[in-house]
Amino acid sequence: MLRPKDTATRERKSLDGLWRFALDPESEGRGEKWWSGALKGAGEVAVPASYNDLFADAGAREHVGDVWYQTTVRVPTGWAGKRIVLRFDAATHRAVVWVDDAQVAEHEGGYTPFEADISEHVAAGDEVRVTAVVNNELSWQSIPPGFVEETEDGRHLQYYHDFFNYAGLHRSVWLYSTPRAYVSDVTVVTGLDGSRGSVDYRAQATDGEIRVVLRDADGEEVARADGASGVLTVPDVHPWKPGDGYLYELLVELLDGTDVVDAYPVPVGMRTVEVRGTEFLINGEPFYFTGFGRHEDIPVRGKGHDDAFLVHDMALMKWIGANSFRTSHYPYAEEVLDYADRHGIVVIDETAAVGLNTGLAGGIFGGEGYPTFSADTVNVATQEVHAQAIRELLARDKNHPSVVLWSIANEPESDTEAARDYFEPLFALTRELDPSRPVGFVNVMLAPHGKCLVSQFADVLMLNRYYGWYVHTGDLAAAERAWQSELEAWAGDGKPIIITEYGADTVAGLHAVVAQPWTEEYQVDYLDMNHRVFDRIDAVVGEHVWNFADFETKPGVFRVDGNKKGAFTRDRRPKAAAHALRRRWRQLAEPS
Ligand code: BDP
Repeated sequence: MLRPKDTATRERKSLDGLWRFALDPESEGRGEKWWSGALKGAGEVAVPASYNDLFADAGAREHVGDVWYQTTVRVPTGWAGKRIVLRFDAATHRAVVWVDDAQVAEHEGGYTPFEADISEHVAAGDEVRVTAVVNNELSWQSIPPGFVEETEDGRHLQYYHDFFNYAGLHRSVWLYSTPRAYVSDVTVVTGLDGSRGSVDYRAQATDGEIRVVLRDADGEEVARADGASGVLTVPDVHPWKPGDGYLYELLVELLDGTDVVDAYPVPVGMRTVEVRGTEFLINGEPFYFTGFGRHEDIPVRGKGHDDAFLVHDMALMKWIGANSFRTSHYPYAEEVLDYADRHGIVVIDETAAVGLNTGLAGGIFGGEGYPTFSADTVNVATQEVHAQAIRELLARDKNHPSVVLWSIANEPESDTEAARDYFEPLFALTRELDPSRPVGFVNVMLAPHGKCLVSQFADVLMLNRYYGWYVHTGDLAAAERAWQSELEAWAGDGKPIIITEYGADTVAGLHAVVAQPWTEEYQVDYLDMNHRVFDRIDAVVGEHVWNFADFETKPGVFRVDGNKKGAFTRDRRPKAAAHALRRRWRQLAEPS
């Protein structure tokens, strides 16, 4: 799905800012048609932002159900005769949208965009009312799953993932125009052969001829072709590589005779990705991932995208020597991937399939008596929602050079036949949609080597392990032995291994002479122990510490004001571990 852009033939208008807002605790809005007039009450909300922490109100923070957003927007007069589209970059977890009285869109899934052609409902120059009802409930048929518990005190949301269920309009909302005849999709796959690069492109459009022109970063034309698909070659290519986000631009033009009817540019990073034996190759060279599993999580804004934090977080990533991150545990804002493309940061791109595991309660061991896979819990209907989440992720992110690996789930149950049957077709689907990238999923400690029945489908093994934290707590010597022996077993599978999570909760400012769990000293020792193990095993091709920064969770006896495994605090101050990681990762990047 193409992002809204200002081009020679297209314009966009941001709807970000303050919208009218109402909680709907009694679920009255849909029946009473709250979209049909001005929203009652004087509530206002910021877009983009999670609504939960904006108000000094438990009702908003803990709300379960519908909330209503409304704004008015004037369609620019210059858009007469154009196709007019309303686009939401994300609505968590689902939404229905009206323009004035007409329902124009409905979307399931909180982290991928959706849009509606509203040309039939609006005219240039009109002022129109845009209303969205956004719902934050999770069910066994949502991705991620969860369930609503009806109690004497109201409805409570239960879920199996370890981050707060922030909700709302987390990303930008756009009104944009395209010509009536337009380019609707573009796919690029790049190749490298010595000093020659290639771009295999495919464009979709309404009727008309297609022309493509490839320009380098200085704007010099390096190749062109006619036709909706083809291969462009670039003799002296400047490849995209980690640390060097060199981008070409492919301008796709839709022609009517010699007239350019529509023009859409796609940034293109020329690189290849390949798994060979236990190596992960980018441009044919072994790549070692250093960095973090992250979250979209900041004070006040929750999961709302924020450009200032994007720039700051990426500056901290650079400072610490990280070359990569995983979009744990959902697709991130497209601004983040665009930034990664431009700066040569490597990304493992994950769906929102987190918590398909009733053996884990919010990241903490201990089941709650439900089977993960059954007719009444995660079932074929969930699998279809999951498949759709994969389709939407790949449709959105397929052209990003920064994305080198798909992660189709985080820590699902994977040691049962039901899990194997659930996942096998999802791996096949991902490969069919994108044969150009490896595919994996993130394995949980409850399904160790020899027990996991899903890893056989993965190109790369991604392991989350907490030796020295959840097991062998405080006993790093025992943890080191156990971890080494498990990792050696995985290495025997002959696939590359990325440690996608390892970490220890650490309260910033808590110190001890003899390192104890929760202290800054223990976090450093814990990471050192892990690194000794990784360095002894060749098949380990990456280390992503859990987590970049402390983040908000639901309350629980294992959580002190959220999850404290960050190398940085929630307000992005470094713990001692951040300095230790910086020393290691800079040394790995430039061995002296
Ligand atoms: C893993 C999860 C992650 C948790 C982490 C933890 O993948 O979401 O936050 O453990 O417990 O189970 O800190």
